[in-house]
Amino acid sequence: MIDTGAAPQAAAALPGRVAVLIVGAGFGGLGCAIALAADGEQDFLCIDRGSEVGGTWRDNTYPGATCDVPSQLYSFSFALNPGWSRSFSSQPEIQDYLRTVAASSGVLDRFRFGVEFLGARWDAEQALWRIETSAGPVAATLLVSAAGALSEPKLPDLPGLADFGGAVFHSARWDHRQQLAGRRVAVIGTGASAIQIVPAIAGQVARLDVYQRTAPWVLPRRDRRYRAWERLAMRRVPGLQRLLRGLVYLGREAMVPMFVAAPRLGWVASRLALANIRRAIADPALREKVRPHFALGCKRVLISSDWYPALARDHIELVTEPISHLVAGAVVTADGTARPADVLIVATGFAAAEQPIARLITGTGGRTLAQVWAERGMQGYKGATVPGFPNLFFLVGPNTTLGHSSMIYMIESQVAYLVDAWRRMRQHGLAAVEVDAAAEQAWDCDVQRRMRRTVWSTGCRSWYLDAAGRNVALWPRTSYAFRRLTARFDLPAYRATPADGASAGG
Ligand code: N01
Repeated sequence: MIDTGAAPQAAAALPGRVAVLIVGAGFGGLGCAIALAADGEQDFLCIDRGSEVGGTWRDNTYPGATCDVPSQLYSFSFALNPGWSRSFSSQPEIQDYLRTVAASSGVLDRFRFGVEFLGARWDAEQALWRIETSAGPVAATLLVSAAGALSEPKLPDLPGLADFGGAVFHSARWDHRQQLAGRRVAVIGTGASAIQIVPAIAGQVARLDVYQRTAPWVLPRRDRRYRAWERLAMRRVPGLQRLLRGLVYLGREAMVPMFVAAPRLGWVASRLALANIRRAIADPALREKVRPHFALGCKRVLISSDWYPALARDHIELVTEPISHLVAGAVVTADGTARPADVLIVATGFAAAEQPIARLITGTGGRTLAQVWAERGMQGYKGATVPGFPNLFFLVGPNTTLGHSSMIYMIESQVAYLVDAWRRMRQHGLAAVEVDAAAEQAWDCDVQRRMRRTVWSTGCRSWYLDAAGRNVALWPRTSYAFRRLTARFDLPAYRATPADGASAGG
């Protein structure tokens, strides 16, 4: 069976009651804890089922794991890192960065690791969330989901998987006990994870079959090592790194029209991507197999300079025939060919269009958030709040992911919004805030109206879309527009309940 790598649960003493409970200790949870503390709120707790901070950067330890957003943008704004060794940072370096930020933040004493979030139910009478965890119950006034959108591996439903017999694991739950040297390996998927894994393991394995369902667009990766003097300058010259970061940020924002307004602008990038293929692959049949057949940008644009060269190697085969089933020690495709494999690496992505934590949260009507979203689609006001779920805030909630820039910028916007909400609740003596259903609906209508013109709606299948074809993942404007819209908590869009219990309009 597939090893999903669930972390062992450890008993940890939890306080029975906190002001704010944060679920998840990745960039979101850590950033939220630090911002709350900076704002004077010390009564919070962050739980995580893993063993340390890091979230997706702790979990994705596959060979070759590297950020596809430039290093200069991939840090908290309050903790720039002049020490990045390359222009695109590797997973170990980002994980080290997060550990360092966490260690120096002074908030780690309120983190509990090895503690799984099992569920939360809104107690209207007491105006608090009653939360169940693997280490016991906690009550909290505010519940923050920082569980991330790309945290639950999505596993393919492959007939015969139980009969396969060899090692099987998901890219985000890499089984480091498995030796790949000299073995026959199969990789399913050709998304952002697979295109990093394949070149990284190509030199070790005896044979590698890569099962592709859809050929992705892949641009060259302009990565380089920073020279010692550059790192020194970033460390020593006041404002230099912030200036560089600003320039990289503006360059990324300039790409937004290509995604949201004029997909035809992707023509230039698609020429670059096709040249990337021609440079690395001589075989016309393989060139044809890797040629994408959808508008560039519709799925996430990938960057790699070693993906195509890897596919051109003799011991690697790109299989485009669909997988039919598995048998003991082999993957069988629809044409009846059985390709032997000792190890099966499943790089099939995440349940991003679902937010699995929604199944565990029960709101005012006694219904879970997953039930509510199953009817209306996954949506939330400013990607943060949902009617019927008072005092619940999402980080990386619906329609807050970016296709062009750094998620940390979006996370910091959402953190500022919820910290302001908490500040205003205390100032006004409010026990609860619940977003108005009409405000939330108007927000979602605007997001979905804008979505119609985007490249993401040009007909491809992607993890951005839910089963009904609605884009529930991406933000269809600039990240700066999102920052402006979330700069202040807008109490008039909420139904507020004063601490004395009487319900009041915002
Ligand atoms: O997952 P994906 P991922 N049978 O969903 C294929 C972030 N990320 O883990 O395209 C056969 O993109 C599927 O095929 P198709 C980043 O945001 C960031 O690679 O659906 N194949 C596809 O090829 C990224 O977008 C970094 O037809 C099946 C692949 O599996 C997101 O994570 C690095 C299948 C899944 O691709 C997800 O990336 C890595 C099936 N049943 C990831 N089901 C950075 O660098 C799926 N596929 C920061």
